[in-house]
Amino acid sequence: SASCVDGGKRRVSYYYDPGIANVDYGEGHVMVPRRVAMTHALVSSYGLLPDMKRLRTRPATESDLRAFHGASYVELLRSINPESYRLNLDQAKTRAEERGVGRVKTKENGDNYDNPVIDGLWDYCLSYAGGSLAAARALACGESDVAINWSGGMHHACRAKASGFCYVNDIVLAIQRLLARFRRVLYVDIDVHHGDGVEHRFRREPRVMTVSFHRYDGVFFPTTGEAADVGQGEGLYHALNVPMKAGMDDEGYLNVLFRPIMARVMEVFAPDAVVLQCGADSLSGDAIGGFHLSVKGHAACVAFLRSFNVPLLLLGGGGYTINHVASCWCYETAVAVGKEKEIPDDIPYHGYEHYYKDQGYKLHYAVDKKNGRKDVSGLEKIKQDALKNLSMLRP
Ligand code: TV7
Ligand code: CA
Ligand code: ZN
Repeated sequence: SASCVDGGKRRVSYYYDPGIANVDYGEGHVMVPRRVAMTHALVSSYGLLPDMKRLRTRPATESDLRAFHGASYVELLRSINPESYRLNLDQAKTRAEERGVGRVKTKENGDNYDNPVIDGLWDYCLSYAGGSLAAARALACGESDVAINWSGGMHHACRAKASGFCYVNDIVLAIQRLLARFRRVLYVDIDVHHGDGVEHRFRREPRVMTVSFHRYDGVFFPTTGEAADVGQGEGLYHALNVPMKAGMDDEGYLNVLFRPIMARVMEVFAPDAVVLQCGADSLSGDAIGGFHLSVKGHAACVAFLRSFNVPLLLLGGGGYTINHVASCWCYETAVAVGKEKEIPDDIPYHGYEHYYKDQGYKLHYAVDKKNGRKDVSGLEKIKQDALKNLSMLRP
């Protein structure tokens, strides 16, 4: 629109629950919720907190979760703990494992420990879902232009099943809340994994468009999200998937795919609100992602969507090299408030500075250039597929 002013100020709300620092998926697990506490410490010592409104919020309630999740699944999450699971009280083991929680046996892969029964599981779920709901509320009532919850973004959780480290789907809950106020909601997912849980929930819903950029090669989790997956029924062509091979770098991701595709999406779908899942596992050097985006490249996605001046909800997601994650989400917080040019590259003292030794105590670390993708022609085909699917949506 004519009113888009990149450098302009926005009213930003920021949600943070310090309880996240004590959530532990277990020794050796790749998901480390403490990365959100590291992000917060960095945001705070860079002096960004006074530029935002801190959301005081209550945890989600059981009935909030029931707006998407099944009653017996919610009951399972509420009642299970490591002790009842271990002792198999009330067949706790079977009830949990049927719903993806605990040690789950898989045909092909042996045991899967992705979604362990952890201490404080219920409080953790209520906390991150409560954050995303509060953030959605701040946008819906017009109090904020941008709202942030780095603890949210758990895009794989299903109605009655945990998946991919996600127990409750805070994104679905937040979008449902936004739909009460806004006619059309756009969901964009830059986590390296396919945003399957969100896409599935809204696959028949024309008021929600879901767009996921992800690694896709037939085996990479969750193995869905091919270009031909476009939504169903009334929601046909309201799901858009941009599948890529490992090795994507800033140039290919941003200039060939993200910006041209999202410019067209904004034009043809014309959303009234945007939800951006900012999974940081698409960054270079991530422990499981295999992409090569820089922090500035990743944040350029945030800046691009912010420039359209539509209410914007920023959520976390994946991210498994935790110093990189904290750098990224801190820098994106600066982008949200319009101060990314002002924050120095030297990491301030904030209690976690020792994590940044290998990157010379700098916010922006060097990306792994030699493993970057070379064949831009392959990307042109991916872009053409996406634009063709978009051409089926009438503006
Ligand atoms: C949003 N990849 C979530 C991404 C979820 C990815 C997976 C792991 C993993 C889990 C561990 C662990 C790991 C080094 C990595 C199908 C299997 C294949 C095991 C033999 N280390 C998000 C989920 C994905 C758990 N899961 O999008 C405990 O990696 O690929 C799978 C599942 C079955 C089980 N087998 C692997 O980023 C937040 N898990 C170490 C300890
Ligand atoms: Ca994605
Ligand atoms: Zn991911």
